[in-house]
Amino acid sequence: MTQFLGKIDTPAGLKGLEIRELEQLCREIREEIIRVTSMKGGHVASSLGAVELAVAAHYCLNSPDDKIIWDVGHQCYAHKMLTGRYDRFETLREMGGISGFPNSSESEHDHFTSGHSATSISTALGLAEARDLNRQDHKVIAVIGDASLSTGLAFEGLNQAGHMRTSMAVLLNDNEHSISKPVGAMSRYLNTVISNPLYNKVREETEKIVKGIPKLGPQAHKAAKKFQEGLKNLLVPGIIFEELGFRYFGPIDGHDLGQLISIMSKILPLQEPVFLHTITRKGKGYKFAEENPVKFHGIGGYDIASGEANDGEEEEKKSFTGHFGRKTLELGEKDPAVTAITAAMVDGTGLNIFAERFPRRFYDVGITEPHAVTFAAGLARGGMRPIVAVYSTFLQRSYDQLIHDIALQKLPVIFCLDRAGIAGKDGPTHHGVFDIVYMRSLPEFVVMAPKDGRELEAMLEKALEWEKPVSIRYPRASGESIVPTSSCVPLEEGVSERLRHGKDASIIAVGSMVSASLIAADILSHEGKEVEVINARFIKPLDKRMIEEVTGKARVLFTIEEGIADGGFGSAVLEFCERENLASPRIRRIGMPDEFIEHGSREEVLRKYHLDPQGIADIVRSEIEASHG
Ligand SMILES: Cc1ncc(C[n+]2csc(CCOP(=O)(O)OP(=O)(O)O)c2C)c(N)n1
Repeated sequence: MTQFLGKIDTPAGLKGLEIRELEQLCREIREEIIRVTSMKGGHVASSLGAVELAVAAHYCLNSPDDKIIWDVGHQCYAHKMLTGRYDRFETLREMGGISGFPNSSESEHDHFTSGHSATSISTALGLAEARDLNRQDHKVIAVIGDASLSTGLAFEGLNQAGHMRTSMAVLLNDNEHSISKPVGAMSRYLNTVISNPLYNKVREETEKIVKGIPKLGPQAHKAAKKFQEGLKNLLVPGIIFEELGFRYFGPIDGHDLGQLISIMSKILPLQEPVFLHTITRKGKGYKFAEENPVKFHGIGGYDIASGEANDGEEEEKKSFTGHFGRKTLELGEKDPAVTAITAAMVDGTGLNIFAERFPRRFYDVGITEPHAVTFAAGLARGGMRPIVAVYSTFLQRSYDQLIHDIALQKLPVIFCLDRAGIAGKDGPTHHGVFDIVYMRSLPEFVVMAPKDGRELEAMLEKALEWEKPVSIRYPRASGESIVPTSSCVPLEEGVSERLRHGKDASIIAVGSMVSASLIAADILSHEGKEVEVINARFIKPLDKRMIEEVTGKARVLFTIEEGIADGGFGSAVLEFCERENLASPRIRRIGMPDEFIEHGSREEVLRKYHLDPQGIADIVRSEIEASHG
């Protein structure tokens, strides 16, 4: 039974509460986060760490008039509960339920739909500028984590905000963690700020100076100046932010509600960019998450009492990711030129074992996907063989780098796109449904998709033999095979693989859709319909001979891919038929529609879009029947 949580429908409900009541509210929010995420999974550690920040921000501001922009958005569970979604919080990340990230279509308090890192400062600045141009009067605040602050995009936002001196606030939620260990010079810098022996003195001084800031009015500027001078005298922590044009405050304890509220209520009204540095603990309030914030960063359900995750290690080993990690390690053993790069996803990509074995040839470059690509370009030009492991959705950021720094230079960099296809409960910001479209537009690239973990390993091995840019996409799924090794043919560039013969229709399936198509063909076979199934293997170059052969049979041809259909593999087949003047049969492209795909488990979403075996069988059956009719 909650004392406060159930009674707060809007942030206005916080205003009358005293500090100790707000502290009780924080405890209730934490309990609810733990209760619901233990069933539904989610971003536990980050959200637990940001509870007081959310309560203090909503206490000091008037949302939705004032705008809080949550960076990445994975820490926003408390915000959701405080903005009218407590009663639906149990549906977190369920298909049809509330999203695990801020979502503008879900609430007027979510001013920006997010999921990718480091968009908050630029967005907040844009909102603040729009406010000023429209002569409005409200506050805008970006809440950003220490790892996200290290990205180029965040720097670019700071750079412009400090230059324009627009009134806005950046609230740094410094928990000294990315998903794994934070990396980079910015992280080291923040660390020195916190560990500076003057920290306590500075904290006291901060409070003293902030107390001197009147609520609003002309005095504010003078007080802030005094503050700046005061701090400078103390070997200013956060001098970097001061030099960029922000008023830096802190570091302060991000779990001390009284202090947070006292400082925020004073500095948020300042008519210039302010930067409040708070120190928080990732996983705060749940022992297992505090002890192991990496595991509890994103977790798919767990036992509250023991902290045991529901997803077993065994499943991880069988996954495409597991195959990738082991094979990359093996390639690293054989070839000292092999280097591996990740942008802050050491465990998620399976590169942790490579990192342990070859620390000197492993690079976690932080949340810097565009940099990761160009850094790999440099390594490749210097004679190394970089393998860049990245989630499909995050590589979207690097399109120009792929064109200009890899393809144009013809550099032999291997891109391994994990989470390609439906990423599941994280939803539209995380589904990897665009990569077939954007990768196949790149000259010089070989673009592949394996049907299972074994084929992924073969593709990696071949990619290292070819001296050219390569990309390989695979889903967040089991890499177990339903095809016996004896029925597979060795991998050859630009050549597909026929896995099943059939006279009634043909399917050319891409990667993850091969198994589903084979099962669909089984279903149809029981109904007396025989369907040919071809594993495309290559999205680029296309297996032209195979397409000519299949289209020559003049029957229904299906292309099936786990990605946006328009502009994808099926489009490539159509374009080929048009270019070669092939008398094309009925070609049906099966894939995702031209819209953003909501959250839900991968299985549910695939079923919804007819990309599961039954759905494929249904489409193929009705086309075969129509073609006979
Ligand atoms: C562009 C991009 N790359 C990678 C990720 C995956 N990711 C989600 S949260 C996170 C770490 C964020 O760390 P920080 O900003 O410090 O927040 P914390 O989780 O520590 O609260 C990463 C790498 C992402 N969301 N966006």
